[in-house]
Amino acid sequence: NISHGSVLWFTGLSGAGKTTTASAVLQKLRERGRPAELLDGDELRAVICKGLGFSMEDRFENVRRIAYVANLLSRNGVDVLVSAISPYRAMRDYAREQIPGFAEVYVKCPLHVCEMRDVKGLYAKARSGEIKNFTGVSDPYEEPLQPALTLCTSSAPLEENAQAVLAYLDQKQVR
Ligand code: GGZ
Repeated sequence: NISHGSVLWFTGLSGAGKTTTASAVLQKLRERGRPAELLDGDELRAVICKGLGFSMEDRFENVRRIAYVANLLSRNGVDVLVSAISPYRAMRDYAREQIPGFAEVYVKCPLHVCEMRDVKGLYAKARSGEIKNFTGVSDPYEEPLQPALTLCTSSAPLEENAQAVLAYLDQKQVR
């Protein structure tokens, strides 16, 4: 008789701060003694999503696999944080339908700020054409219409955003 975990689905541009924010939340949940896991798109692309590219079909397949694992974990009482661009509304709607306890978290950051950060140098490569189909540059990003939570990473500090996620979880269910 295990209660379901939550699945917080962090969506946003590359470099917006999805993984950074989700990692901070993960740490806080674990400090509270909650079983929690982070499923990071970029990381899973080296393992269970190996071989997938960035066409719409491959991105969808990526999201499908992540949603599957998120379900396995959450139904065993684990809180799951997903960090994946998941640029199309349809794929996030799919995840919402598949996953009980799903909540969309929009990690919002203006493109020019992500591009200025360019942590991995991918935006520069996207602009030069070395990388094709790059989200925000040469591929679409469909903003969430009604996210459960919006975090602005260019204006609010990490700690504040992480706290906002925890506060959301607390009001969502009694722990
Ligand atoms: C977007 C790309 C691309 C293209 C490589 N478009 O910010 P990152 O670097 O560390 O994480 C991004 C990651 C995107 O993987 P996701 O699994 O999150 O994407 S999706 O949900 O759309 O399937 C980025 C890097 O891979 N990357 N090429 N063309 N991001």
